[in-house]
Order: sequence, then C-alpha cells, then structure tokens
Amino acid sequence: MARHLITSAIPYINGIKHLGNLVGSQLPADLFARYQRGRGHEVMFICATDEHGTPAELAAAKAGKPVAEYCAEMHEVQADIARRFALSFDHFGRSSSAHNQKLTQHLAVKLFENGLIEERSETQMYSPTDGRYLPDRYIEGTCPNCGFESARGDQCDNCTKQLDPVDLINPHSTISGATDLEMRETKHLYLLQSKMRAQLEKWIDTREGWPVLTTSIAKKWLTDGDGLQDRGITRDLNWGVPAQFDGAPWSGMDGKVFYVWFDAPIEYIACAMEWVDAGKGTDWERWWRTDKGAEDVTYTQFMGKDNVPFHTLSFPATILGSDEPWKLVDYIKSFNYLNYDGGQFSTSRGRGVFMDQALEILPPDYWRWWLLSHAPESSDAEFTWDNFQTSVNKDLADVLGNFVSRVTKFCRSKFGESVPEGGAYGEQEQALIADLAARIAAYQAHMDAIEVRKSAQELRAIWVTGNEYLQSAAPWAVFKEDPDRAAAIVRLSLNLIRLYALLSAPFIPDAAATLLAAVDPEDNSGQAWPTGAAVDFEALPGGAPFSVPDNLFAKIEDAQREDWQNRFAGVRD
Ligand code: B3M
Ligand code: ZN
Repeated sequence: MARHLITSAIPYINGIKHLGNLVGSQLPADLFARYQRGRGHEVMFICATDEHGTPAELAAAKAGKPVAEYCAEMHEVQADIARRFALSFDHFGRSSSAHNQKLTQHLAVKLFENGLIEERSETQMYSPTDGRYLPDRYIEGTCPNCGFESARGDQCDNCTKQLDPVDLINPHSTISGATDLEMRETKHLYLLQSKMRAQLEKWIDTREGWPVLTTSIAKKWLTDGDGLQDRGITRDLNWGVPAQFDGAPWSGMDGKVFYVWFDAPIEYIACAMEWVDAGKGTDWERWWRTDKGAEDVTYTQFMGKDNVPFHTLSFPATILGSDEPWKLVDYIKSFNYLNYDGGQFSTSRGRGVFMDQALEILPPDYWRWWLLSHAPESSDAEFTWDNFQTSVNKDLADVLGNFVSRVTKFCRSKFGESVPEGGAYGEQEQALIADLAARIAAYQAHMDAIEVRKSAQELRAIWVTGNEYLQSAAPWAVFKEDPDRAAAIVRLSLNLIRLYALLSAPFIPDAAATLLAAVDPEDNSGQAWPTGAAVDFEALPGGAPFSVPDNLFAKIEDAQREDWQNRFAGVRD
C-alpha cells in the first residue's frame, strides 16, 4: 500500500472563492485523493485557510470586525462550502493556528542559524498619527504616471504601473487619512535566497517527470535576473506570526510579523499537527519527517500557475535551508486559468460564479464534472453557460443518467427488483468486457499521471461503451423470444452500473454513492477498486436485490441557462 500526501494551495481567507479558484487547486486535489483512496492507498489530504497578511486585515476592516473574529467566521464559511462541494480533506486547518506560529518561528530561527536570514535596515513610511509603519497597501496618493488619485503604494490600479510609496504625490494613510507621513529607518528580516540558487537549481533539475508548466516557471525565476533575489520576510502588521518572540536570535522586530507567503506553505505541515489535535490521527511525523517514516511518502501539491514560484523556490528554500529532515514535494501539478464567459473571473468585481452561488443552483456533481472535464491544464480554459449546459445534458443526463434509468427500469418491469438469473454472457459480452478492460487500464494510467481532462474523457468513453452495448444488445427486443438472453444482458448492465459507480466516484462522488446504494444495497460485491482481474462483471450475482434510483441528473433547460447567464454577468453584492 502506497502512502500519498496531497496538499491543495490554501485559499485566502478574504471571501468566498470562485469556480476558477476551485478548479485550479482544491478540486483536482480532491479528485486525486479520492482516486488514491479508491485504489486502496493511504492518503493524507490537507488544505487550510490562508489567514494572514494585508488582505485579511483590509477585509476585516471592511466587514467592521476584529480580524481574528473575521477569520474565525470566514474559516467556518469556507469549511462549510468545501464540505458541500464534497472536498474530502482529511483536515481543513488554519494558518493562524498556534502550531503554524510555532513552526514558522522555529524554521526562521533555523534559517538564521544557518546564515540564511539576516537583518537589514531600510527606510519606510511611518505614520505618527497611526503610530505605525505603513505597508504599501495602506498608503494611497496620486499616481505620478497617470494622475489617478487613488493609486496604491505598490501599484496604480488605473495604469497598472508598479510603484513605490515614495513615488506617490500627496500620499496619505488609508487607515486614518493622515498626510503627515515621514520616512523612517526600520529593520526587517531578509531570507537570503540568492545563497541558495545552486542548491535549488540542483533540486529542480533532479525532479523527474514534472509538468512543463511547473518547471518552466521555476526555471524562469531561477535564471531571470530578479528571480531569486533575497526577500524581505517581515511586514509591519499586527495580524500574523509575530517576528519577535521568546528565543528569537534578533531584537527590534516588535510590531512586525512574518510575510504571509513565508508562513502560508508552512501551514501544510502545521495542518497535520492540527489534524492530530482534532483527534483524527495520531502520528503526523510519519507524513512529514523523513527521519520518522515519511521517506516512502509520495507528496503531490496542487495549485494555480501564479503560485508555482512560491512552491518551487521559496518554500523549498525554507525547507532545504532549515537543514532538517522535512518531506519535500515530489510532484507539483499546476493549472492555468479558467476564464468566465468572455472575460476573467474577478473576485474584486464579483464577476463569475462563486462557490456558494454554484451550490444554490445545482448540486456539486454537475460542477465537479464540468470543471474537471474542462480543467485548464495545457492552456487557459473558458466557462460558458452553453458549454456547461451541453456537457451536463449530454455526458451526465443523456449518457450516464439515461443508461442507469433504462437498465434499472427495464429490469424492474420485466424481472422485478432483483438481479435477473439465467442466461450466460456471450460473444457480444466478451467483446464488451475486453473493450472495457482496456479502457479502465487507460483511465487508471491517466489518473495516475494526474491528466485530469484525459481521465474525464476516458471515463466518459467508458459510460458511452455501456450505452452502445445496451442499444445494440437491445434486451427489450429479445425478451419475448429469449428471456434468458435478456436476463444475461440486464445482469451485465447492472454490473456495469456498479462498475461506473466505483470508477466515477472521484469525479461525481454523490451520484456514485447513489448508484452503489441502488444496485448493491447490501454491499455484497465489496467496493475494491476495479482493476485487472478485479474488474468483475458478475460481482452482482443473480437474485441480489437492487432498486431504481431517483433521476440522477436533471437536464439544464434553455430558460435556466439564460436566467443564470444574466444573473451572474453583473456585480456580486
Ligand atoms: N493563498 C494564494 C491563492 O489562494 C495563496 C496560496 C497559498 S499556498 C501556500 O491563490
Ligand atoms: Zn497610474
């Protein structure tokens, strides 16, 4: 039994994620976790909310709540939506946990001891009125480039020019509006990534079979002049992992916290400690410490392409630089962007469908199927309502749903609610079985390689194969002349439904559970993953009870599609 550690990029706490976020990390990670569990392997699947940094502080201020309270609430909201999307995390943690704070501080000390963190002085905007140094995003003023009056300290939203707060004309604090800002000298901690270039390059060069998208981004950052610069890892904020703490080998970092991207990936590890605290397991070290059993773990990360540099360079720099035996990632699966109906999804403008809204209009399996079968793997992909309607209606309703409904209803009307006995599988059945065996092997190979779209295509082909068989074997036509022959056809078809339930569960877990409960209510056949000789077409023996499941998938009507298209075109309130 193999052991798989699987992490999804941890979503920012501020707000509910849209479908583009979902398909770029959490959903394909869930697909892979469910598949590996289905294969009988041991899985630790981890995700969390990313709670620190300016965005969290700003969102809390906007909501009129203390930031800790805001984060606690939003964590519950995101956890609930994840559950409703059937995301099967073994634990959904919080980067603001005590474990993450402790581990982040511990790793920073290790890096310092290894000569990879140093203190540097710099000048920064200080606001006497607010009594604090202001991070770039807390300063606004007029853009020197285009004259836009609300340009941020780091960037002008009007002309997109990257800015430094000192470039702004008439800068003021966005907290108090104060204009009496002054430049003062302050200290920050820097991670000396430049010292680690050779080690990181060697590590990346020895990764085998990584997707081109992942390695090309990593390589670009390594070799481009400004790629692997030393990086300030502290910020002037209150909300975060304090940079000054008992046992810190530096002083003068009061009022500063670690940069959110420094502590966020460390939460992957801390989350496993939270998993122990939550009583879900006992031994996190055998997943994360190569000196405690994690050397035989396969660790796979899922993320959108914008997160790749942090996972191929920054986080490995932390891990390698600590010189402690932490498990490093074995495979990074990254995704391009999903666009929305002729433009981009936009959180700030509320454009597109967000996870909570999606579940208000349709069950999770509809979304899971469309998103995964259209995952933006080799290039960006686009969600359109037309395409969504077509693929739900064809793949789920016409192909899978219709097959199940025809087989179970026909059986009930002619043979009653038990698997028909009599007859034997003939040539046509043997041909189907051989065809399916090859397709199942192909499906598994794609799933093993985390080729999400190809897996979906093969699964769809497996469903289609059953439909075509049923159509040509036509038990309704032979029933009168040869009821035994009809019985064999229906028995095989019921077994196909069982097979589909097992194979489809990673994509559409709810529908799969409904199918399995319908055709094998007593779980006579076991639920082992159907592979090789275990692809059993007589697993449901003659005489076993079954029931006709409720209509699995409803078709999307044109009127619904138009209604939703209009509803989600505008701005979310
Ligand atoms: N929260 C960005 C994002 O959600 C960031 C990922 C952190 S992964 C350690 O896309
Ligand atoms: Zn501008």
